[in-house]
Amino acid sequence: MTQTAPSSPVGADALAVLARLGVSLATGGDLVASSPIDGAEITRVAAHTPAEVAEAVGRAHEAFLTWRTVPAPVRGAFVRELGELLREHKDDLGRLVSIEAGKILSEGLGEVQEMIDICDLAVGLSRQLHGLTIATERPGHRMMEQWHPLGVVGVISAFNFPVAVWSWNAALAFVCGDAVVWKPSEKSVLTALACQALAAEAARRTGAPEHLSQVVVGAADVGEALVDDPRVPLVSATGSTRMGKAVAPRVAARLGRSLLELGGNNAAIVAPSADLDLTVRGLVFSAAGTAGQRCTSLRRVIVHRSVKDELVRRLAGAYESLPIGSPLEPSTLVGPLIDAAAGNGFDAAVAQARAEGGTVVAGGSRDDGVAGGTYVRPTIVDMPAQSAIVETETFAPILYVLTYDELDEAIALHNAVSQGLSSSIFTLDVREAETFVSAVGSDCGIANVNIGPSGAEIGGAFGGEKDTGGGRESGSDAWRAYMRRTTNTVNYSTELPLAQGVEFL
Ligand code: UN1
Repeated sequence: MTQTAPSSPVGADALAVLARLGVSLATGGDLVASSPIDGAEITRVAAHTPAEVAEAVGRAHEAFLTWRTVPAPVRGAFVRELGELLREHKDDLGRLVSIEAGKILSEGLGEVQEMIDICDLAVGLSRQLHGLTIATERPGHRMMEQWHPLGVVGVISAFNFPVAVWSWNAALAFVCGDAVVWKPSEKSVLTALACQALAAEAARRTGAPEHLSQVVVGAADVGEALVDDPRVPLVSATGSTRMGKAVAPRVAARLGRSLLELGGNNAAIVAPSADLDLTVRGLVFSAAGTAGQRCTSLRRVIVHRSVKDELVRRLAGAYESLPIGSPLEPSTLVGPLIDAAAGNGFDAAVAQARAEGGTVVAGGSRDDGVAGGTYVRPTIVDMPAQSAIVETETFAPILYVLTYDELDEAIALHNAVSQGLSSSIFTLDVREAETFVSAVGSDCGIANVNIGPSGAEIGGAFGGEKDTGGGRESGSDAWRAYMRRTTNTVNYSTELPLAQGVEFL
């Protein structure tokens, strides 16, 4: 069917990219897909009903029953093909990410690179899904563990990393022998359909089951149907702490597992010895990059009193020179916020920060950007204390400055928020650096030295503590969450010795 002509050049650009990515769109539907660049509608997509979600889970479960019998290294061939397709279509998919999420092209491409990287990791992993052999107390016995495929994994993702978060989950789930049903954010449906088209093509090329990867789109009722379905043993949800607190009890009520990657309120401690040139670059990327819309974005800088004025002066100078505008322009470094509501959230946070005694030292207001979009100036607010607004994650480029005198005090301030995702310290003092990454230092899942809190690579486990939800995705041994463990004791003797020396029969 023919599409209605989109109302803006950005929309036309998106439709051309979608066609090249092999996405066929039907006309009409109740979900409006638009770009934050100019706010204009690109197309409409039909939302799924809860009944259709149940059907999708049923098909995925059937696919799982076959897929779990395929040797893991052969499953890896499917993920390798997906990675090849992503390499081939990197420019188009990266551009679509920029159009739909509003991040600059370099970051859109970087997000697709992150998908390629996790596919590579998963392919290698497909030959390394290992358990332990454990010493047994019984003669003529062997005790071992195996990791088996789990089932259908439900993935719920947010608008800000519209494709990478799916791939961290999906690439691992696929090599682990699972099927995936994905509910993307309503604000990033088109990139999800593009990923689905590539996954379907990879399945066709490698003979993987047709329904191994599925996408369901819609509002909360679609997510709830996925969360409540007993055929979904694992729900991996990325988004706000509020969303996670709604999802986790529902999954727990049916004794399912959830893997949560929720809000962050990430900080950097800047010590007297910090290399300020490097620190300023690290802080600006983490705080203003992606227009402050990463879960890892830097939101608080806790700076030693002796270097505070110098740091704030340099940061404010860097902020004033950040080009704001369409993320498709190569010179732009700060694109739009996702929608008008996010702009209101920015205004309200700046007003509250002022009311709590803050002084705006850079930004603080809207920017004209592109007509129809919501653009704000990256903002720095010097705060007298870690007041309520500083404890709140506002998904916008606002950086709060707090001052400290002793490292203990800085670490205490650092850890005194409810979130626990990512963190960093800028120091050339090895005692300070090691203290920060030690058991008495940062309480976050990620703690860095001399780099900002955002921009993690996929080889490490990604996620955080406290209100961030406790889940770990991506590298290290995060794959174990997508499998079930069995402990097997095998008796190859002619005797039947019982454990703990129990005598019976
Ligand atoms: C997110 O914002 O949900 O570490 C994920 C980073 C990226 C991932 C962010 N690799 O900033």
